[in-house]
Amino acid sequence: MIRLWGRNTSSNVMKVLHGLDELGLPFERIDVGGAFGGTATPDYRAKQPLGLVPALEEPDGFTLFESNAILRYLCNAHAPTSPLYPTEPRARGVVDAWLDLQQTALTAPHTVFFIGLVRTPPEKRDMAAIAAAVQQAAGIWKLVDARLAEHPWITGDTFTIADIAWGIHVHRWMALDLPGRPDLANVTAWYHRLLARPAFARHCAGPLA
Ligand SMILES: N[C@@H](CCC(=O)N[C@@H](CS)C(=O)NCC(=O)O)C(=O)O
Repeated sequence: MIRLWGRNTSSNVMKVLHGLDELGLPFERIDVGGAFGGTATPDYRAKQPLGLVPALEEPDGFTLFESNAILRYLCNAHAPTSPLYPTEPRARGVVDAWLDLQQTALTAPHTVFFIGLVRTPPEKRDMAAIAAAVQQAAGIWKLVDARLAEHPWITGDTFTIADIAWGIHVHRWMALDLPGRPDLANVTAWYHRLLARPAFARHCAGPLA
């Protein structure tokens, strides 16, 4: 059975949980990372060289790290005809672009306000840095909002792994009390479409911790 290494409070682990569930793939998950530790051992570093979560392990010993690479791999290896990762080169290229944009543009500001508001005691919070991060993220969410004015999912009429990669982040964007967050009607409607998907609701929409 596929084995997923990583605590289920990690956004990058949640993405992979969402993907495994959407694809209907059986798996087991092992708690490592955060308070669970276990990521500094040579055995774990062989799976994830930076000691981060998640890491994926196949029954034959093949391992893979980087959450978005894992999402692509799961489709390629286990569901090659799934609409979650279209095979037509341009459609696939657009999905890849939005997967990369999530990692390169959204992760940094989201990490600042999530760690600041959820994992830092109030007296130690840097509210100026949090407000700046919200504004930086708002610029990215406005781009997403404009796309979602044209079609229901990030890359078009079909739900794909791009929606999975952005989905956990929209939950945090909507669920936290963020200073200066703009109201973005299309992003809000897309968030509600995600919430209607049982796999998203199961893995990505719980209390923030
Ligand atoms: N780009 C990596 C980032 C992985 C990452 O930063 N994971 C965080 C949790 S979201 C982590 O491992 N934090 C340390 C820990 O949990 O011990 C990916 O997408 O997999």
